[in-house]
Amino acid sequence: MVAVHTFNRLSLDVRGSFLQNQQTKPGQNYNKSHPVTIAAPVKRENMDADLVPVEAEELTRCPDDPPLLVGPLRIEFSDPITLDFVRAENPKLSEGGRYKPSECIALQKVAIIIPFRKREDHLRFWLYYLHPILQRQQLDYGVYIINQDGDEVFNRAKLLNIGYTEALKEYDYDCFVFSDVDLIPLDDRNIYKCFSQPRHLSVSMDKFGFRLPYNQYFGGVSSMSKEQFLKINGFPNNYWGWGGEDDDIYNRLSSRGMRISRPSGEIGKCRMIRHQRDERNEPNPQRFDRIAHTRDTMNSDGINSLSYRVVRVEKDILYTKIVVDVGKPHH
Ligand code: UDH
Ligand code: NGS
Repeated sequence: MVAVHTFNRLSLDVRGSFLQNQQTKPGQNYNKSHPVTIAAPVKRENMDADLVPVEAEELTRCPDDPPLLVGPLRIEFSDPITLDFVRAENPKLSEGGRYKPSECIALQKVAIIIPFRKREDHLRFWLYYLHPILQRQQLDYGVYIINQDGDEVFNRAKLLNIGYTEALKEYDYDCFVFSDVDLIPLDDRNIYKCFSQPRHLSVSMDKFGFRLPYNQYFGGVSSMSKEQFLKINGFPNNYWGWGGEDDDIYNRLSSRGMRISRPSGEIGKCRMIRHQRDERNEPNPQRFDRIAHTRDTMNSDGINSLSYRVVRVEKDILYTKIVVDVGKPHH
């Protein structure tokens, strides 16, 4: 069915810019059973510019199984790549590492959050491999690199909380994927989106012999809807240094009655870029004590107690980098 709407000039402008990335290509109506009708402005000759009737164009929701996926991927880290090369390979991105499919309406609006400091070489590989995958997955997505400023002890989970907060200031994201910068999926059917339960995506890592190191493991790459994230008060802010923060997140989820959703071991295969331990990210001696008390601390330590300072925001076509002062541990 074709609906006809009339817009005045102002709403036409707004509508026109919204539609820029959403034109359906002829013959690409993926989901006939749930069509979403969007009015597309069509300028007619001899029309009063203030009152332009427009006709609707049908744009349908993207399918649950994106048709462009290829399955297993070849992933290598031997040849270095440049950011300019990655930029040239991804002409459909817009400022800030944003993309949405033009052929259908994405099922989810996904913010990809990457905790980061001094891993430029890993980031280049991540951007090179992930952008094409995320586009084939037909996601409406944005890439946020949350870069801890200075040389204090690293705080991965706090950076993830900051990423959640900052991404939501930009766009009405409904799903958050939290990914280490050194993990690349080996199969594009591992969709970087949210599910009815919190999702663990990096279930089959090469460094663990393509299996889980333990059943409750929730590190590497995970996804959560806004509702799931808020139900656990986000992530802990006080795990300084390496280890335990992912176990704390697991404890939060299970204490709120949620279960972990996972892809199969085959589809969940991924490769980690080998590296040495970073400076200022030594194992945190307090981690065992902290994960023993998640239930006591999670209501007061989380997204409701987050404080930080944005130092600088860098917009690249490949990503939004937010440099943040996360403070330092209280002794
Ligand atoms: N990260 C940084 N910079 C840092 C520390 C961590 O960007 O200085 C980020 C990055 O996204 C990384 C994630 O935090 O992927 C997790 O940190 P990690 O890679 O250090 O953790 P992982 O468990 O490695 O992967 C721990 C050190 C292993 C040393 C092995 C020596 N053979
Ligand atoms: C556990 C850590 C997790 C970590 C996992 C895998 O022991 O934070 O190992 O680490 N938990 C604690 O230390 C309490 S890895 O092999 O990737 O370095 O994610």
